[in-house]
Amino acid sequence: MKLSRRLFGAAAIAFVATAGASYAADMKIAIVVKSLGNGFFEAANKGAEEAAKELGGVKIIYTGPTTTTAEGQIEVINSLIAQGVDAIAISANDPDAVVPALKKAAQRGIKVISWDSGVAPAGRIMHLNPSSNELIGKMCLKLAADHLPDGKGDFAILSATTTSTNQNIWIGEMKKQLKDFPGLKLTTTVYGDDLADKSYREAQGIMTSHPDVKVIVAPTTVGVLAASQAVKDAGKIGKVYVTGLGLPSEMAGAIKSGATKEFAIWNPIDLGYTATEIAYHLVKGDASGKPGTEIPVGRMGKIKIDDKGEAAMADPFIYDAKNIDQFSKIF
Ligand code: RAM
Repeated sequence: MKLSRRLFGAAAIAFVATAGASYAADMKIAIVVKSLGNGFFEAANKGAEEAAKELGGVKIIYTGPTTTTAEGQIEVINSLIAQGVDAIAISANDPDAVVPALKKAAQRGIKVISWDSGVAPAGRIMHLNPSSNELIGKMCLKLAADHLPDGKGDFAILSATTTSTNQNIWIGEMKKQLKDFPGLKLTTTVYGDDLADKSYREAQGIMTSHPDVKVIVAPTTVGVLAASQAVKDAGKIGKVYVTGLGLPSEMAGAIKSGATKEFAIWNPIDLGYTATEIAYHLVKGDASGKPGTEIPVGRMGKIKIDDKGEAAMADPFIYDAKNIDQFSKIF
């Protein structure tokens, strides 16, 4: 009796101590993604967890809606406000629609940043781009030209949602820089909403409605994978190519089947890692995130914020038959 009471007492003290420790010490950083179930964001979450472990006393709340909508993200943001998180790092489905909810978060003292797909300046302290947007647009055009004889022919764009900040900026860059690729003709732009089945159907639609299209450029990891599958299933390998931004782990089959010769991406693990480091320093208060300032970002060194309140990471990297096996093991 005595022993069991003593044991119970010890357990109760241990419980209080753990509960107290996690309440007092853990900084809660929410990583809000466009939607759950996207391998790109899962890789970014690996980086977020890595940063949290290195920093110590940080808990990552990886969350997002089940489909790629701003409404779904607003619900998620409201629930994070109710939970009292310390920071929100969001990849937005719409630059403007999430702003009122994020402003509410900021009023409650939550540090808000965007990464990958940006939020309008009124809704965030700063935005982290994976790379230079201009360079990403140029890279997509170069990849399209590389798949065409003499760089000449028709291509179509298969994007994510119509409101997706990052894809819309990259498509804008592609259109701006088309003059530097005189052999390329853009036939149509369609939207697969970063859903595998819709992207697949939109890729099929391009092949039936635009038989002259020789390359589908998808600046989305979901779209590029679905389109390469659609081309394969239609028996069009060698006639229609797919390229754009993809994950090596998801695109290895497309490289092997010949649906894709090459595609590009930056390191999503480093992106999630860096976003987490930024959020941490903003919460700690040893960085402001203001234009012109710098923020230390662990093993990635430091990043500098430009006059628009944005920072950019490294150049995208090209994957093909020579390096796909090596990288498909990483992300
Ligand atoms: C998808 C998402 C993400 C984008 C990548 C390239 O996973 O749309 O926002 O950065 O593709």
